[in-house]
Amino acid sequence: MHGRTTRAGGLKDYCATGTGYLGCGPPRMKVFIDGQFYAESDAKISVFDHGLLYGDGVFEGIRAYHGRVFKLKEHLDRLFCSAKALLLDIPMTHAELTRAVVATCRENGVRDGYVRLLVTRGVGTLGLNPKRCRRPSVIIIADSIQLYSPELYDKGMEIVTVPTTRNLHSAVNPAIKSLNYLNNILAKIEANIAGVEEAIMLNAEGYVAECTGDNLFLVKGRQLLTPPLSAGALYGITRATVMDLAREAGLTVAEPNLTRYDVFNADECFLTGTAAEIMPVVKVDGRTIGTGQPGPVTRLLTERYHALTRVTGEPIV
Ligand code: PXG
Repeated sequence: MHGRTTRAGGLKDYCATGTGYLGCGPPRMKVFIDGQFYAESDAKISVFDHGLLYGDGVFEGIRAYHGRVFKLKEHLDRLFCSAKALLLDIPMTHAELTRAVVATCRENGVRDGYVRLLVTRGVGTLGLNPKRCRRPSVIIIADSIQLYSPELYDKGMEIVTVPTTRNLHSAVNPAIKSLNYLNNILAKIEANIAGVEEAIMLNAEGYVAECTGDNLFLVKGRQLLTPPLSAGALYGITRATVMDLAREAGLTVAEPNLTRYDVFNADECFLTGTAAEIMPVVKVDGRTIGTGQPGPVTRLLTERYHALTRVTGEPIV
């Protein structure tokens, strides 16, 4: 309930009390659920939805910049891939979802913001068998997000490696962006305990996979390195975008298996994610990376990334 300054009216009209909305008229946010918009206070799903009972469902986190939804096609493509892996039939087409995401931004006056799109398995019984679930539900929320302070982007972040390893491909495949984020949440809790905001997750073999909600990149000379998807990295949309931008900037891009040694000895390190965007990393497990300041390649790619957000995306009309 914080920081809702992007919608018309701002915080003063928006009296969240923690127990409901009192005295200030209806809340402004409208949430899309299965084809209809609901006021925030009425945007509810059943306690029998397997999305809640078992984390059975998929999601995407998408950003809008300058009145356009950035990389919407790519996010929807990944949503359908995640759903396919879970044998979850999304009850809307790609084109319908595109229209619904744009409409949700429009309804909420979001031009720069964050969209959370979820597809839950739907209402079922208390047994885990999804066969008993009637119909998946589609939920779209358009709001704002700020994961980290602007100072952190200027100074760079300190991170650590945590004990919780990334899920095995043979268990819950880390390529599936499912509603069950406990693997990542455990790692985030371990980061919190260590007093930092993000953490490197290794895979079961000890290679670097990614961070709790971001992909990891290293710069070594004119090379940009990032763990392969086979190491347990999510097929990050920002990851793919940054790799394209790096190639355009004349860097070599490679996806080798990486160890903590490679991270410690890189010239630069940064994280990528839709919500985090590009975050420089200056210290890992007590080792200073490069000069201990955000490096020139990180800065260049950040500039080019923000430039791209200004000229591409699905218009919010
Ligand atoms: N890895 C993981 C495990 C993620 O969840 C990314 C990489 C980056 O992917 P994109 O496509 O966004 O470049 C993600 C996505 C959060 C939060 O609160 C972060 C994500 C998703 C939901 C919440 O930090 N990151």
